[in-house]
Amino acid sequence: ADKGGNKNQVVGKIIGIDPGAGIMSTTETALEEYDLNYDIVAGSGATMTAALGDAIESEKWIVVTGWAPHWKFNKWDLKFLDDPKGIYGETEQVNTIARKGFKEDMPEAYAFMDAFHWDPADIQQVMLMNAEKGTTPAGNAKKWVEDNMDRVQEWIPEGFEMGSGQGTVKLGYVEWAGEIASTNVVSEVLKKMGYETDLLPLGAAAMWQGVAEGEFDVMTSAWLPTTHKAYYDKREADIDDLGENMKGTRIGLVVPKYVTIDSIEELNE
Ligand code: PBE
Repeated sequence: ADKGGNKNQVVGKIIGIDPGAGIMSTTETALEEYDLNYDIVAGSGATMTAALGDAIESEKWIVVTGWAPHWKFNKWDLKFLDDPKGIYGETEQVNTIARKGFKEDMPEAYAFMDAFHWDPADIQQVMLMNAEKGTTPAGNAKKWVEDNMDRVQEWIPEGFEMGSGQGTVKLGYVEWAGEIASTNVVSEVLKKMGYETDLLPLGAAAMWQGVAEGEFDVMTSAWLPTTHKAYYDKREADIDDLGENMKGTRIGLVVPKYVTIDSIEELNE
């Protein structure tokens, strides 16, 4: 049977990301709830933005699993499709989660991670730098940290002497644009504090498992209360939730503005 609607030209595909991402299971639910005859194509954050770029180059219709903040909204004219059933939830927040025992083992590093907090506008700056060819996330984070030392100083425990930190902080993350940005920024701050850092790129399930089982120290990538609800509920007893590091995130289905539908409900027309 033909997939997708006759009006649209997206040929029955929604371009997804890595299978463990919360937005992938939410999109499965959306297909059921809106009775959409679509396949979800798994990939990664990078394959999703590459497909989006290719489609836009030839003004083809495309539907992707998307979220904000993200540099794609600066690079292209995009819109979220309306979600009248509220499957993708309201705006969310991102929490910092540590392994149990990190607080006792590295109290100052923990205090910094607990204080770390920024805004969508900040992370957007770093993501935009990362979207520039020829730069590296670590180099961009270092630059952002050096340009924002007054902000950074607010996250450092009082009386802590910069450079005096000892030991290695292991940071788990998934290679989503915002998480690449936040993980590299906290890594650069930790280095300024004197620590070494180890960045572990993982799948979403392995990230939640890893922090719960103490395989790494801390992560900045918990999208709550909706996107990572299943992971959070499963691991809640075995983690240390340091609370929000950023407010105002959103997930959903995203299309270029020239796509002439506005709602998920119209995808089958
Ligand atoms: N995201 C970005 C993730 C959380 C951060 C929306 C792709 C997810 O869906 O799990």
